[in-house]
Amino acid sequence: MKSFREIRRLALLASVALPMAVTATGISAQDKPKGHGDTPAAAYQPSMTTLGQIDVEIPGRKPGDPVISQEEFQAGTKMYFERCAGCHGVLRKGATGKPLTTDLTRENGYEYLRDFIKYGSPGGMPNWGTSGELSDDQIDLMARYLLIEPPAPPEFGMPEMLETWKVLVKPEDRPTKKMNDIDIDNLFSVTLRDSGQIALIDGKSYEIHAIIETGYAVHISRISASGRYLMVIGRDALINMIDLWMETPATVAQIKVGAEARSVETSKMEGWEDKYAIAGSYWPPQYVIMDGDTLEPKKVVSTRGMIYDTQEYHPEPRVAAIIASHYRPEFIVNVKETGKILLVDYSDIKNLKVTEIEAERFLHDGGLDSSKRYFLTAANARNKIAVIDTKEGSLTALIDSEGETPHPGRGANLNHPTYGPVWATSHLGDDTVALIGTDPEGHPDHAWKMVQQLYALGGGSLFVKTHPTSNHLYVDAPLNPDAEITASVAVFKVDELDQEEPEYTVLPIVEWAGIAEGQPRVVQGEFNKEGNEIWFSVWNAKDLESALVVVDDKTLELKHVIKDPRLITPTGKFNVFNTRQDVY
Ligand code: DHE
Repeated sequence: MKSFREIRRLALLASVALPMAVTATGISAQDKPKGHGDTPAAAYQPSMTTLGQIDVEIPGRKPGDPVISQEEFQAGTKMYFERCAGCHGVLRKGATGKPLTTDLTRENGYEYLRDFIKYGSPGGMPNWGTSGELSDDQIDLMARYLLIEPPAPPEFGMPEMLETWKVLVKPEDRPTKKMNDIDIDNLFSVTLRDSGQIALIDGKSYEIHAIIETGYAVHISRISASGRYLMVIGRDALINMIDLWMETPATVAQIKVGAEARSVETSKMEGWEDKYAIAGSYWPPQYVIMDGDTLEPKKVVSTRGMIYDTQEYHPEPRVAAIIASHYRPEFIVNVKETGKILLVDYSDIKNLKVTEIEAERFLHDGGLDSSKRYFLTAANARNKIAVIDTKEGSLTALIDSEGETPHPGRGANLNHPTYGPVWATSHLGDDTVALIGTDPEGHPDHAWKMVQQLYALGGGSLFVKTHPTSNHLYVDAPLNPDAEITASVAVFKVDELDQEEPEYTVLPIVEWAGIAEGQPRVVQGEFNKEGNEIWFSVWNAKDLESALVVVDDKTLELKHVIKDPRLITPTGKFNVFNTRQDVY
């Protein structure tokens, strides 16, 4: 095993230099100008794959429009939604990338667009051509496609939702008590990304209780406050509501809430447990509040509107993370492009009250602090963490994470030997981990400040994790360009964080999994209920072996490897107790 210093040196090299991989065009990736799509952050942009499958027609032609067949237009739309819409927007009005509306593209012209797509730009546009990602023919098509008006994908309002809504087992036909001997609180819902399924795995015996069909490129699971209903959302915006009380847990209700979605949550305020569910979509830009027993859609609310600072209209602000408040009957909704955090009061949805908080643009993911009062969330393309006081309903702070592209997942809450309760996030763009003080009463001088920066394996980190009973902070790096780094996890000792340069231990997770084929990535640690073991996904290609590796949190030794041919592309894991109680 390499020493941590050696790994860190490799990681630093990997996060500043590009791998020497020679692409299909024979051009070394090192020929790419800096910042051209090779960075983990550039690779981690939304891909509107479901939207790419819709049928579109060429909008009314204008004089001077390039020649394009219906077939080419369809292929261009698919390519645009999958590769470009994440940054430039579905309607091409711009997001983290520049607008590509026809007034601009026509002014620049075909050759300019073609060369821009081929060679990229120092501003962050990937060099799709010289990297070998797109052929000359595909680039020619995309340059012509951008000169034509974009198609508008269909809306998805109440009538469309109702058409897809199915109650497979009515509430009155469901069990009135738990009908199985599963320890539900210690169950893990594991995303099987590319098979569009989840696996329900026992936290003690590691036995797979059920494999359940879900949406396309299934994304996350959340659990109702009582722990009975598991909500799973696919990227195609299909939600499955699974009843864990049934003899064999199964889907009891289903609904599609849009064309592209990433988030689902349920009401957790005392007195409102299991009453409502909410889901947010990327397309159309909206959220929907649903009945907590049946998923019946009750209220659809658009997020289109003004950007918080410039007060310019944005036509497609996507809904990113949603979290349920424990202090008020409210859902906290991150609206990405307008930079607003909405507090959606579900106590009276006929007279819906929404508090709109100005935060920062490009809000993505986040989680609660250990008191569950404050929501800390990343405005990732702005390198900021916004803090919301869920009790008062206001913005508490906006903190520079001093790293590139913070990506906390839900973050990790530690008790720091010097600074008391802190919340941690790692970064996609570099090896730093930011620790932010979260205790305004006990440690007022350190609250809402970045109190310490740690250095982990390298850029490309997505998730950090700990548990209230653990003395460890785990940091993954699944999107790092170096295979050795993506195969490992860094672990810091919490009680040693007061040292000048805290060192970390490297756990060789892929080696422990005994998988030699492919280039599996180690992603997202998740603790069991007791907090004495942490599970990592070894996420390999769809047709290769993947695994879950269970680590003993006390000894940092391998405890168990879960392998099964049904475990295809495991990514996120959600322990029922920790997810419903927001323990992380
Ligand atoms: Fe995720 C959470 C969006 C790619 C695994 N991801 C989230 C959330 C959002 C989001 C908005 C927060 C949900 C919430 O809390 O309500 N994810 C996106 C994207 O837009 C992006 C970048 C690209 C895309 O087109 O989807 C993307 N995500 C990925 C992956 O490639 C990952 C690593 C593997 C996979 O399964 O697809 C991935 N995302 C996850 C996981 C969480 C998540 C495991 C939940 C973490 C948690 O601890 O709660």
